[in-house]
Amino acid sequence: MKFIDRAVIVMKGGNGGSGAVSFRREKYVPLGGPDGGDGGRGGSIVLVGNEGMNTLYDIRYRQTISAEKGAPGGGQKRYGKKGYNEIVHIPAGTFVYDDETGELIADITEHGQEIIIAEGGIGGRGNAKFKTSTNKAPHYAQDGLPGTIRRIRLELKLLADVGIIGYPSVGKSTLIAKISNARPKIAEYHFTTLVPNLGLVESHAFPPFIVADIPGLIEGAHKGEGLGHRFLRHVERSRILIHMVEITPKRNSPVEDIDSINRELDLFNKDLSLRDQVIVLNKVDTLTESDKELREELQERVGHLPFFEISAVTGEGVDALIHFVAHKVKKSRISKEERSDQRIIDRYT
Ligand SMILES: Nc1nc2c(ncn2[C@@H]2O[C@H](COP(=O)(O)OP(=O)(O)OP(=O)(O)O)[C@@H](O)[C@H]2O)c(=O)[nH]1
Ligand SMILES: [Mg+2]
Repeated sequence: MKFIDRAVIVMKGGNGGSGAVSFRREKYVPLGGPDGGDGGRGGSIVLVGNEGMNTLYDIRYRQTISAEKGAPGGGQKRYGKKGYNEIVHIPAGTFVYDDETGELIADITEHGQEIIIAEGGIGGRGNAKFKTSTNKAPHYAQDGLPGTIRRIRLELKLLADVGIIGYPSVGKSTLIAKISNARPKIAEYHFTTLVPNLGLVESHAFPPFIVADIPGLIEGAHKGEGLGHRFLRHVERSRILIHMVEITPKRNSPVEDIDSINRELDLFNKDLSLRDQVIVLNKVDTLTESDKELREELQERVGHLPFFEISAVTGEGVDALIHFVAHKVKKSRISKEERSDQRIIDRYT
């Protein structure tokens, strides 16, 4: 299934039913009084968080979602039936914005969390309600009020524990394919990954965790260069970043690469640049004598940061990396405040 992370949809609450104009008609009663009932209220649209969903794919193609309108009132003071509420399930972890003002309406993080996004209109009053001492036979009733119409934007933030970031083609997708159930496209050319891939890493040795492979970042990403910028927000909730580099003639050095990606993170969101990083040098299977200098420079630069050398293709060093990351994830989950996040992780286990 394709991963969809954003959807714009028009939400229409149901219109209220109109009130009725009606008069009592009984045999031998020549002038019955007004007995038009009120219209029913229109249904509302309710968004509900669902932990079982992890894409906006299903909703994406529904451009407009409308709730049922209220039924008109009837004679003999009969009320119109209320319109049904429309319940729309969205993945836990979805932000709901007003697309016109950009205002954040809600952050749906919990399973079952509800929000009324577009209210139904109230029903019009029937003519029975307009009877007064001076007008005993009103010939008018109210129309129902229209339901609220709102264009909203849904944005799903992946709730990944670990994000893999780095320049294009460093091997991010190759690693996620090696360690998780995700099967992303892998290719030599840049920007193979167009949308983030989510994978579940499982082992008997540690609790499962979710890893996200983010499209390659390049300089200027925070200003929208390349693709990564759009997806950086997906790692805003990741506790740990695997920062992957390679030694390649395409760029000067992995040290420069690390610094420039970190600059991008910092410009995008200061918080993100302070996140725990694990530096990973990938493609060690291809390294030769001539790469020695850059490799040593990198080892020196990372200093106290956790550092691993791996080959995502041959698997060399991958186990040690994953065990280290799993341990860090476990530690970061322990704090009480994060229990609600834990429930989201639990849905994958
Ligand atoms: N020799 C070798 N090649 C690798 C290794 N890891 C990845 N590659 C190759 O590097 C190329 C890019 O790999 P991807 O996994 O698609 O890279 P990516 O970082 O996901 O790239 P984007 O999605 O474009 O950002 C592919 O041709 C891979 O086969 C490795 O450890 N050793
Ligand atoms: Mg990729």
